Amino acid sequence: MTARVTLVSLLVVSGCTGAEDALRPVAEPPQVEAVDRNPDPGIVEVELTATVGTTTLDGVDVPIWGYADGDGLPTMPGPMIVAEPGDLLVVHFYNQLEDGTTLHFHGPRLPNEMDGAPVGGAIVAPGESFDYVFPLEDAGTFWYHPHWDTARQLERGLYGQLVVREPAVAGANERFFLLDDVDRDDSGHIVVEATEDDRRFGRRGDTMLVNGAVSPVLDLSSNALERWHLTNASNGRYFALRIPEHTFTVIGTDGGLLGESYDTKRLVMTPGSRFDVVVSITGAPGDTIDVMTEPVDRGPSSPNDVSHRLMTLRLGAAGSSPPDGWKGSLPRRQIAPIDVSGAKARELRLGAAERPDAVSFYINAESWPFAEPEQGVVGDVEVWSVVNDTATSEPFHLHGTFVQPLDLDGTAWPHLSLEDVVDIPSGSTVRLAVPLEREGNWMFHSHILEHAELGMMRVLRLVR
Ligand SMILES: [Cu+2]
Repeated sequence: MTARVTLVSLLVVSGCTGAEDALRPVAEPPQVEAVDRNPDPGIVEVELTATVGTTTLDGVDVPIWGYADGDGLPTMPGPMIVAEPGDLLVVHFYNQLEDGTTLHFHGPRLPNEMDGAPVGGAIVAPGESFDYVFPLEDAGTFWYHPHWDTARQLERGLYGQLVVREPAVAGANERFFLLDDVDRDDSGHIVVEATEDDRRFGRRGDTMLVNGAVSPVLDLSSNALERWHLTNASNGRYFALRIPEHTFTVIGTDGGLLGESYDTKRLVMTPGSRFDVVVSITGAPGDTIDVMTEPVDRGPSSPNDVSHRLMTLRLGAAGSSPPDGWKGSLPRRQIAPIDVSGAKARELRLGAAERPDAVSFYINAESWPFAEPEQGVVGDVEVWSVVNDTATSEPFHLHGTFVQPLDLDGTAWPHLSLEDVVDIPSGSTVRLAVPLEREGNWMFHSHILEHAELGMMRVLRLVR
C-alpha cells in the first residue's frame, strides 16, 4: 500500500476516517475486478483486451463489444481496475476488434499522450496493442471507455470502472455502480445505431442497466449503512435517482470528496458524471424498495421520458446498527477556492443547427473535427463562461484537469467541488474556474456522445 499523495497544490487532504480494511470494493451485482499482475505494491499492472463476446440480458444472449481481462471473455462492464492514490497504473491494451479504438481514462489527470483521445494519443488499430502507463495522482471514482466512434463503441458495451480508493465510511458497505441504458430490438439485442431522436436529445434506452444487469436485486440488512459510488455511463440519459423515503448524503463528486456533504432526495446525474453518496437504509425485514430514475426537465426542447426502476433493494434481518453520529464523521477534504483574480476570460457557446431532416452541433460556431484548436498557456488559470444556446441542457466535459464551477447565471454555485462534467442548462451560462495544467491537446465536449460526434467537441492546445 502506498502513501497518499497530495492531490493538487490547491488541496489539503484531511479527515481520513475508518479502518483501511473497510475499503473493500464490494460490487453487487458484481463487477469483475481486473487482476493485478505485478507483485510490487506500488504498481497496478493489468491487461485489457477489447474484443467481441456476449452478455445475458433478461435471459437472452446478447452480442457485445467488451473488455476482457487478458485473454479471458469480455464482460459488460469491463474489469474494474482498483488502485491506491500514488500507484503507477500500467494497462497493456490489446485491440481484437475489427475497428480502431482507444482507451480513454475519464477523470484522472494524466500525461496527454496517455489520454486515449484521438488528438493526444494514437488510435489503436485492429490487431495492435498499446501500453497506457501513468501515475494515479488523484483519488476518486473514474471510468474508462473508447474515444473513437465513441457513441457506438460505448453502446456496444465498452466501458469499465477505474477506482482510486478514498477514505472509508465507517460501518458502511461500499459499492460501485455503473449506470447505463440500452434499447433492444425484437430479438433482445442492443440497438447500436442512433435514431434521429437520439441524435437530437442524446440516446436514452428503455432498458436500465446497473453494472450490466437489468433491474437487479440487492440484498441488504434492514438497517444497512450504504456508500455508493455512482457513474453515469449512458450515452445521453440524465439519471435522476430517488429512493422513496430515503435521502442521499453526497460526500463526493467527479473529482473526489467534498469539503461539506449535503443531502438530497433526488440525485441528478449528467452523462459521464460520478457521485459518492451515503444512504442510511430504513425499513422492515421483508420490505422491498425500488430505486427509481425519474424524468429530468432539460429545457424547452426536453425529450419525453417516464420513470424507470433501476434496481430493487430487498431488506433482510437487521444487522449491526450504523455507528452513532455517522453523519458527523464522514470523510471530507478541504477544497480551497481557485484564485481567479487576474484570470483570463474565455467564452464558449454551445450551439445546434436544427434542420427538418438532421441536426448538427458546434462550439463557438465551429464543429469537430473541422475546427482549429483553441489555444492556452500551461500554468494559467482561466474563467470559462460556457453558454448553452441550444434548447436542451448539455453536460460539458473537459479532459486533463478538474474545474471548479463558480456560478450559474450569476448565482453562486452551491458547493465547492472539483468536476470534469458540468451541466449547462438550456439558455444559461455557467462560469468555471479552469486551471490549465499540462501541455498537449485536450478535448472538451458535450458528454452526450451523439452530440460530441455531431460536432459539439473541440480541442484546447496548451503550450508552455
Ligand atoms: Cu472526451
